[in-house]
Amino acid sequence: MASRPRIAPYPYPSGGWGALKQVAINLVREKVAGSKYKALFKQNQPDGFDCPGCAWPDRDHASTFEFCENGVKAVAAEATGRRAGPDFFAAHSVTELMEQSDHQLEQHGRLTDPLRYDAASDRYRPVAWDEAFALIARHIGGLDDPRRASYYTSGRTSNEAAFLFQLMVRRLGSNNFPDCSNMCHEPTSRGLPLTVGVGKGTVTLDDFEHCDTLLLFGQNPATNHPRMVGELRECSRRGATIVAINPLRERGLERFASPQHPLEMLTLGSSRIASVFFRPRPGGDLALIKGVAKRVLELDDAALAAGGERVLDTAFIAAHCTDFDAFAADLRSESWPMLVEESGVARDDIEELAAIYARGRAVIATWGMGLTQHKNAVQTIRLLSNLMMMRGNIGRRGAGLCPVRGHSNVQGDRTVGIEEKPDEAFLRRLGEVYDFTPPREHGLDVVATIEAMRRGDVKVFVGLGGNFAMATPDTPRTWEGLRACDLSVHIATKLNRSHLVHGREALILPTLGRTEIDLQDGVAQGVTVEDSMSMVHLSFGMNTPAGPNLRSEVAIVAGMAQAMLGADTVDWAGYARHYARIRDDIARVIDGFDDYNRRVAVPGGFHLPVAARERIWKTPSGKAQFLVQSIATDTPLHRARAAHGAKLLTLMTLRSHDQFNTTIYALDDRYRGVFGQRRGGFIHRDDLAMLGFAPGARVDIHGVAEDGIERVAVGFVLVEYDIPRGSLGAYYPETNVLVPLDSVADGANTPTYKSIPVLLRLAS
Ligand SMILES: Nc1nc2c(c(=O)[nH]1)N[C@H]1C(S)=C(S)[C@@H](COP(=O)(O)OP(=O)(O)OC[C@H]3O[C@@H](n4cnc5c(=O)[nH]c(N)nc54)[C@H](O)[C@@H]3O)O[C@H]1N2
Ligand SMILES: Nc1nc2c(c(=O)[nH]1)N[C@H]1C(S)=C(S)[C@@H](COP(=O)(O)OP(=O)(O)OC[C@H]3O[C@@H](n4cnc5c(=O)[nH]c(N)nc54)[C@H](O)[C@@H]3O)O[C@H]1N2
Ligand SMILES: [Mo]
Repeated sequence: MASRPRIAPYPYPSGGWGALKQVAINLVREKVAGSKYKALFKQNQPDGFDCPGCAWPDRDHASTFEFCENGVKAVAAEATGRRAGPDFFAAHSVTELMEQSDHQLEQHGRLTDPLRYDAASDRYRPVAWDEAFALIARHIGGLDDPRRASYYTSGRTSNEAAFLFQLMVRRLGSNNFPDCSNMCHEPTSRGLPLTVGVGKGTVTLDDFEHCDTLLLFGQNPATNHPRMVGELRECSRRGATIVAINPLRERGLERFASPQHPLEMLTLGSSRIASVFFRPRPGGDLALIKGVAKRVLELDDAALAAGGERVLDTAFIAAHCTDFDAFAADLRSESWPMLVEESGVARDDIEELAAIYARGRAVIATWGMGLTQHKNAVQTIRLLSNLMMMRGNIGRRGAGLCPVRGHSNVQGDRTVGIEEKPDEAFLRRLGEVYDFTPPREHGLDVVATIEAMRRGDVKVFVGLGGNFAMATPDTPRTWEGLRACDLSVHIATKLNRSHLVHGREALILPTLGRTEIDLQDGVAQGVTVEDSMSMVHLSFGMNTPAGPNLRSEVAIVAGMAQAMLGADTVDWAGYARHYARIRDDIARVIDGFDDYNRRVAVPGGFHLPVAARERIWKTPSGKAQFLVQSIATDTPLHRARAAHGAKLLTLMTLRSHDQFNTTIYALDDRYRGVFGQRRGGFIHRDDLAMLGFAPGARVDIHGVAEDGIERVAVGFVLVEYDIPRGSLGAYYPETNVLVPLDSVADGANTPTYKSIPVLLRLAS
């Protein structure tokens, strides 16, 4: 039941009874069978499954059920009683289904049988698994160059399936591994290796118990990582200072009522989460962090002059870092007016943030998409790690870097080889263990894959999960690329748009979800995943599979590999029968997985070594590296502002509370007070007045790009909102049409989803 479109500020804390009510609503809406309820309580338990929701770690995997509304939604969506079987596809042509919204497509339920597109009837029709594999083998075998196929991975895929996937593709001769992280934390993975030597976070949950200051950059955890808010609650109650750096004053970060704490629920109490908000303009974090770093130097100068305690951790800098002098000289020469202008934060506020940072004895910096989806994202993340290095806040208890990953196994997939730019050491080991020569040439990421499809250089697309057609930028151009393919293959749990925007031939291969029992030869198999803090653990499904003809992702990848590689020396069938064998071989190829099967069987699993945490720096210099980051003031965004003045708005695309990426569960965004609609544009009251629009006006959003291509998202209702002037907030994926394919983060190729220059016009 959709609520009627309305705007009503949400007066309650996040979590709390509001969240419990939503759980009940979701279970009913999804028609989850009674027997499957129990699965919800096995989420993140020692003998249960890893929550398919997000990558936030769990306390010991052994605590009482960690309640999470959005985890429940993710599980309920998979445990749904609805089915999209062959009858459904016989009744609806692809053209008809294209008329439905993403929300409607999601509602049809779980896929049950392999399907092949039949052009004559414009319908998907059942196909036998072997025939499907043979079709893939024919297409890929017929390519004149193995690099003409591209293989996408979405981050729910287990380590085991991802490892087999990359092995199959490399044995075919390609490194074309676009994956969801290209659109997500790629700037983290590319940025950090040059400063701290590893592209991952350096903290564990234990550090949250010992920090006194938390800086949360560009994240909305009450919606996207609800279990993180429980952790923040504990920090706050201990007296830690929690600072949110976000253009929006996210309601869910202000107060939180913990469903884990009956007293708080019964007394309608709540805990304060963020103590202070700093609100840069979208993309302003680089300048803001630079201002903070500059101020830290000034504070240190003052302390030095007064003979007080130094603000810089000089011992750490001397022993562990290089190039501090050049870094400091650049900070000193930076102009305050420019930093204020570029960040959108007043100098007093920058100084206050610096003072909070400098007071902290153990500081954790966390970040999400608010930092990564900009042109300067790689620079911003490098600078943030340098700011932390200034006070030795890396590799010390209670302190460190905490990129908060999205998909529940996106970090693990990269660890086991889903990487279009693999390093030589990994390829050498893979080649030795499997006795072949893996291709050396770097492969295609997401944006490069789309460009290659458009040029006709990629003719086959294989998606291991995800919704490539909707998650990617520049929707019409991406669709042209997908439609120009000879074959598209999707391994999926549920119907989505990507299955409908297909190649000349197309397959949908239905797979088991992580919550489902995976029997191979009568033995239940577990899979492993790595969370955002590098803990690897085992996950066993609990629910009866959604249909008898589903296969596991591992079995599907192994089936494809066998069909394509024939009498290969790799025992694909053996791998698919015993996932423990895959883990044994992952351990032979990748460092840190020794004794994988035994160590992962322990409740809670094991921690993969992160060198920077031990203050071992795997950088080119062997030291933690300070780097000068200059602030560009002549980017396409700046030029658009110069051309259009105050009318130019910077669009940031957001997730609502009722969606998981491209999966739309319902139409509300409770904590932001938005109900029953998704085509809303959040805008400052003064911008409304300046542009001459009344709240509630219907507008079209026009992209302003230098390639001259007209990009329009039509029919958005303007919502007066507490958002910085000059900014516009609107939901993803409806706004992906506005993101030019070539508008990406320098050095990471991540689409600039959070800083798109746009203009508003009354709806046509
Ligand atoms: N329920 C639910 N959970 C999810 C997901 C989901 O869709 N639904 N998605 C999963 C995935 S894949 C990911 S990556 C994560 C995403 O989780 P988040 O990283 O929280 O992602 P977003 O919601 O896209 O945006 C985060 C915040 O960035 C702020 N922001 C925008 N621009 C800027 C900026 O320039 N600077 C700063 N400082 N802040 C900015 C926005 O106001 C917003 O609060 O969540 C994961 N978990
Ligand atoms: N404008 C804009 N665009 C964005 C973002 C943004 O903030 N703004 N965020 C970006 C980010 S951070 C990300 S991570 C990407 C997400 O991009 P994707 O990972 O490609 O998208 P999802 O919506 O998570 O994929 C959902 C689909 O995965 C399938 N699925 C679900 N569970 C399973 C499973 O267990 N196995 C398999 N095989 N399939 C399964 C289902 O069919 C479902 O429809 O989007 C990016 N796009
Ligand atoms: Mo993500």
